[in-house]
Amino acid sequence: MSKTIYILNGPNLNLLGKRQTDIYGTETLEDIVSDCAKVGKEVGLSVKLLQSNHEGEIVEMIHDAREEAAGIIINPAAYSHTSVAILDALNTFEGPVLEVHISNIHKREAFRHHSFVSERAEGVIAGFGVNGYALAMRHMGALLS
Ligand code: CA2
Repeated sequence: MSKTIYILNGPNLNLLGKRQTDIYGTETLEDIVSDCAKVGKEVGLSVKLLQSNHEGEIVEMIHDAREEAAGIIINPAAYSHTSVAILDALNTFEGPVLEVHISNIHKREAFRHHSFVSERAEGVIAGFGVNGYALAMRHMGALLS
């Protein structure tokens, strides 16, 4: 059976493709699942994409990943810049963690330049649009091979 990668998404990312398309593009979370599943097929990984607008729910998704996932790709959205709870949860996960941001957070407001999650992530992708998720999947394949 193929290993599962959890692709976790934080607040407001359920609106992807529907609002602020100038910043975040026109692709939706459904498009991201199919892009990542396609790469997953090539590298022998399956994907489970989850999204929540609630910090505690994301912490619980990470706890579930401890039992079910070989790796985590996470876009914590605004919680990147505020959440020690998500960082602490990721520190309990034993596999690789890759952080994705659709926009280039370093080109935006100063408060977006720091991410608590980056301290735990093996790698960070920012500014590649939603392609960043598929790129992270490919790298996850390399890390777990
Ligand atoms: O660039 C990213 O992926 C971010 O993680 C997105 C977050 C933002 O707070 C981070 O600084 C950078 C915001 C996600 C909001 O997503 C929306 C998507 C469509 C419409 C409205 C919001």
